[in-house]
Amino acid sequence: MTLTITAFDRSPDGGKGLARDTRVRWALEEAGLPYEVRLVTFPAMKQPAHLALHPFGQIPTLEDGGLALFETGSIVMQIAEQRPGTLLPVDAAARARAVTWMFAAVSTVEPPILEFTMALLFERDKPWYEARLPMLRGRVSTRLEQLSNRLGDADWLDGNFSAGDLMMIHVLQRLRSSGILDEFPRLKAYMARGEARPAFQRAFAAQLAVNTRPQD
Ligand code: GTB
Repeated sequence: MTLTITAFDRSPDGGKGLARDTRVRWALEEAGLPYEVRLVTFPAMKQPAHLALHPFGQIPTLEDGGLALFETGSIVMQIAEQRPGTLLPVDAAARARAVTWMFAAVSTVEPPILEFTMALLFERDKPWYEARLPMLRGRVSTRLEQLSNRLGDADWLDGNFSAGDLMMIHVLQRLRSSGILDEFPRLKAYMARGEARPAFQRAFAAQLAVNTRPQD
């Protein structure tokens, strides 16, 4: 059965890999599953055909036969389940801990990062920007410190590399241009380990090719 994902026809980041199809591509590469990509424009994402796949008019989605999924956490789980032992451990307790890290990535670490990076991008001209930024930066810093403390000198968050690390590393990548990661060398090294994985390299190259292709 062909797996098909959706991605931006052209990501606003020009191929930095920050759009969330990159984490899905990475999971597919880790699992060794071939996939196809349907590129969608911003207007097309808001049309009924795409809204039937994604109620919020976003990317990415995953179609697998009759199954259509949105939300990267759920999509990465679905991919992981097709190749037990690659992205999620076979041992039930270890699997549950890896899934916990997936949830931690999207529900505890990603929200303050989004608030902070969105302010950096879109609120610089607002009257509240100067007053609000230290608070947003502080919330991110708190999470990064906690994450760094838990990681310690380990390579990955819980034993072997898992979907929890994949989700966490992709969430952290959004902070790269802010400079805040310089204060957390263990997290920078953790990200570098993830990014050195051949599966990440293939996923990154695939999204880069889409986002740097000549204009039609
Ligand atoms: N919780 C959902 C998930 O994890 O799947 C969030 C999905 C989501 O936010 N999708 C974004 C989207 O479709 C793309 S990834 N946005 C269009 C819209 O809402 O109209 C977010 C993103 C977009 C662009 C950059 N960038 O250019 O740097 C980075 C991240």
